Amino acid sequence: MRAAAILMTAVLVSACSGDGALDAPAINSVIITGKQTITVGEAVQLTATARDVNGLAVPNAKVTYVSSSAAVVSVNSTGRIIGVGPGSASITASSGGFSSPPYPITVTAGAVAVVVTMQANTFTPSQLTIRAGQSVLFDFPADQHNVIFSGGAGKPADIQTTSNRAVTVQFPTAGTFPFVCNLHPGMNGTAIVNP
Ligand SMILES: [Cu+2]
Repeated sequence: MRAAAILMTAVLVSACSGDGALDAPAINSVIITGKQTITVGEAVQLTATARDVNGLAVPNAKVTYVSSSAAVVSVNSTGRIIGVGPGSASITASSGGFSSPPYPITVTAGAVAVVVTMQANTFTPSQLTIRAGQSVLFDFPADQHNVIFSGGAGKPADIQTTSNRAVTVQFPTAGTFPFVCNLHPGMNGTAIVNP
């Protein structure tokens, strides 16, 4: 009888511990800190801290991040944000079933004219219209991609296969410059650079 009770306790403890260690403390709150006003194309690392019921930080807590508007600010799996377009949005961090209060982010215009993301093997946006001299930021996710340009004289240097990086490309010359990721058939776009 006593052995059965001990066994039952062990089952309950392991059922509640999720993927952490058996003695992992329960998370009771999550807060975000970091820079809140950024420009389009600026990348900033936010930090989320998960605390237990005693207010102690829980080391190595698994945190997920969500942006309220991908058109304003993107966020990756580590909490690194990039300003995508002018406006206001918020980031929420969640861990152990708790979510942070929405963390407001304001994005203002900057040197980068357009930010291109690559979710689901698609350049977004795929049609860029900019002026000569402006820059485009390519935000590479955890999956690998590259950006290979065509269109002749004045095309920018290719971006070789990479991941988890933001790469800024300046377009010094007017023209039409198609680009592809040659790892993913159909993953393509066009930059129209006006004088
Ligand atoms: Cu690709």
